[in-house]
Amino acid sequence: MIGRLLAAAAIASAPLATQVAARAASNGTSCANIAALTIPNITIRSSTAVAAGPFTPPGASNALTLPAFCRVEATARPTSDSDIHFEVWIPPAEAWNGKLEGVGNGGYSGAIGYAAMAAGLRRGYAVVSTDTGHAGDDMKFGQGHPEKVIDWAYRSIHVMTDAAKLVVRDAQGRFADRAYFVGCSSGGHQALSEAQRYPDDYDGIIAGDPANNRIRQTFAFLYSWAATHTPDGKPILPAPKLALLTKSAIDACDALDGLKDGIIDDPRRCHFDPAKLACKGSAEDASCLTPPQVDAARKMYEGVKNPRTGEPIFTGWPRGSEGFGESAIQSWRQYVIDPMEPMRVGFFRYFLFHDPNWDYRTIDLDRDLAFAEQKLPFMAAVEKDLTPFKKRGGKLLMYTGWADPVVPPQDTVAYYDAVAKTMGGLDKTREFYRFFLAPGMGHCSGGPGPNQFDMLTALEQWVEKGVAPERITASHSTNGKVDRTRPLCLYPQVARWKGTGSTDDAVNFACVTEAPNAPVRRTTGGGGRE
Ligand SMILES: [Ca+2]
Repeated sequence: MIGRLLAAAAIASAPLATQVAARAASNGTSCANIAALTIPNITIRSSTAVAAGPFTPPGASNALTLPAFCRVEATARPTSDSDIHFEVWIPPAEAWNGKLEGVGNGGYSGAIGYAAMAAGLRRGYAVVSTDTGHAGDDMKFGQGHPEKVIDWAYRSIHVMTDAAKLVVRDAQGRFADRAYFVGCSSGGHQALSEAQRYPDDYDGIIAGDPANNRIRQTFAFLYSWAATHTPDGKPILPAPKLALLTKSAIDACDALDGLKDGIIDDPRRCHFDPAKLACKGSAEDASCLTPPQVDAARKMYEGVKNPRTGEPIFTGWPRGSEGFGESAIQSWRQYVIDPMEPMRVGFFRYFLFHDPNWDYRTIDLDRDLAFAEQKLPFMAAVEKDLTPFKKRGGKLLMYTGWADPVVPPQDTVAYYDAVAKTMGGLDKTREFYRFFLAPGMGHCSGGPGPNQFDMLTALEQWVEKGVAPERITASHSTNGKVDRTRPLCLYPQVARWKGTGSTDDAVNFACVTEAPNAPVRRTTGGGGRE
């Protein structure tokens, strides 16, 4: 308290910039001298002051426009086979918000997330990102390098976080007040892994569209590829048929949520059967599906089961995710249809069987899954007991798109439900872990539903002010112009139109509790939140 009073007095009596600069000069290390910092197993390769303006990251073709920062490039070697590159970007003391943000990766990407770092830096954060210990998206890096697989799976994020805290302390003369982690897709996986494995690393964590059930998801990619390709590897469902499926599913299920708005609010309510599109007679055209196409679509919706026990191995993909946009990532194309062989087949070849010639047609979904879960349990982040994270006061926000064609949202829902059961129910879980589903949103972004929102501000409010988010406003834009806003509701609540006002304005929606298969209840008049 005394410190705070003194600081207030000092700010009142001196211009802010002078005051902060004086503190920085007395306590922090100049950017160039940070390279002299010695941390076990860490090599600081360079520390360079970067002036405000355009900055082109390594490997990028376009420059980012950034405020001034100190760029620290470093390598971590927690094992003799490790080669984890990471960067810490630190704002000057007068621009620093006093916090550290770790940012996540995508796919198996061995690349530092410069764009995400830039976003954090612009908000005043010191930011850190890693290449996860290898370069490039190819999974060959794991062949003969089990420690590198561990670095990718969970270790690199922890190591970069530990080191970044010390680097920031050195630069600013004090530790960051808070540390947050923000990631989507693999970054969402990393986010949950941090909460599960290293609860002390972060005060607040955002997990978007988390690919945390990694082993089973990888088996599902393989199964789904086989289900959607002919024996000689040709795709059964071409892109126009994917778009046809989405359009037909929306036509069939849009109104089930009580509002015809082009969005399937909850695909679990939707039981659209692709057989409805079966071609009449033998002639195939753009408006119908052949019997193999019907069969392939059904298998995509149904998911993969253990052939011996019939137990589900992994959920299918939701209706509405088939092909809702022009790009491959806005459809089943990128991860299932377009690849020449099953996506992430390298998992089996290089991480699991150590056989680069392994033939995916020899998969045994029963025996091989058991083997994978025994050999590589660290590849997944599915621990349901988050007591250590809750106890240390951590806050976790999770979101996902109900039309995600990459990570099926049903699996994310199942994980949250399982955590809630383990942690003593929904109320006790919500004290530290809140989940928001975005109807009609694709993988981390895009889609017909509102898909842009500021989760980090919500997390800051929760961690720093104790204000837990109840609803988060999301927007949808066309050609850069917002044309719809909606609340994302605290799971398991859903957004329902109040009955008056524009259905494109979030204020006209209430978040209500509804069982997924119960009849839709429309709220009327004001309020109505439950
Ligand atoms: Ca609807």
